Amino acid sequence: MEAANGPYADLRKWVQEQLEETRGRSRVVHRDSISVPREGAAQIALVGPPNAGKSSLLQALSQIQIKTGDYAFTTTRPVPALTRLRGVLVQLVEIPGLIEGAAEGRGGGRALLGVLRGADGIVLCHDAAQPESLDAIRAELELAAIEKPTLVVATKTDETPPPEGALGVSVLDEESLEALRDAVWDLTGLIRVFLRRPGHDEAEPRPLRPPATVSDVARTIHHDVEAACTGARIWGSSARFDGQRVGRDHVVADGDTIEVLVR
Ligand SMILES: Nc1nc2c(ncn2[C@@H]2O[C@H](COP(=O)(O)OP(=O)(O)O)[C@@H](O)[C@H]2O)c(=O)[nH]1
Ligand SMILES: [Mg+2]
Repeated sequence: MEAANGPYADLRKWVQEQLEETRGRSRVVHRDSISVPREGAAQIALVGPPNAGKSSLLQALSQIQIKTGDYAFTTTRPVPALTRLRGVLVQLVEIPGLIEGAAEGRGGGRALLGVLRGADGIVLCHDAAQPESLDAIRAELELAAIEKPTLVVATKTDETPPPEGALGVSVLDEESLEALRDAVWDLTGLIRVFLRRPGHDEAEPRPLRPPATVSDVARTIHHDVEAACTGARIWGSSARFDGQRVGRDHVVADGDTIEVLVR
């Protein structure tokens, strides 16, 4: 009360404003960075320095509208987007510029690293002309002991050819985007099975994380179906012959067609 009129009123008011702003800021960092709600069958993080072309790739792969631009701050928080790969919904998450010192928590980096820890795979993006721009990020990931299936992508290959060891991509080259989709699918580590239901085969594949059994397949239908499952008939590479009768614990393979049997 006294502060409102005292000799240091302006100063106190300024301090108060600073405190509130700081609190507001840390709340934002906390809320936006700590976790990205998982959607889809897998979560793949796009990581790289500012202007590496992450937003452009997210947009090209998912058909969502994102503002892109030559600004380091175009993206200040993780941006999730769903994309369909081989008929399966996969979540891509653009991670904004991880800066040096992230492992020590600088710049909200620790929270961002937490997002990476929850991801199934990482796409490291760099401008094809600047492969060394990934060095600092690789060092941060190593320091934070984040080891995930990783794909290195060299972007803007319409301007510069990709260096060895990186998958070259240009948003102007649909063929390169197709190759990227394939590589990102491989990164998920998922397999797909198809269900044969009485009277028809399901068109939509069901994603599973291997090793997966007939029981796991039954669970993708309903937990009651899993409980009642006695086995399956299988067509595909895990079957010795078409329509082989197998038990609940039979391990299924990518591309199998499965008719779940219940008692
Ligand atoms: N020539 C070319 N420019 C690209 C390509 N991908 C992105 N860019 C440009 O690179 C700049 C940075 O892209 P952006 O996606 O915002 O990078 P981010 O900061 O990593 O999200 C933008 O001006 C984009 O238009 C590409 O494949 N070819
Ligand atoms: Mg961006």
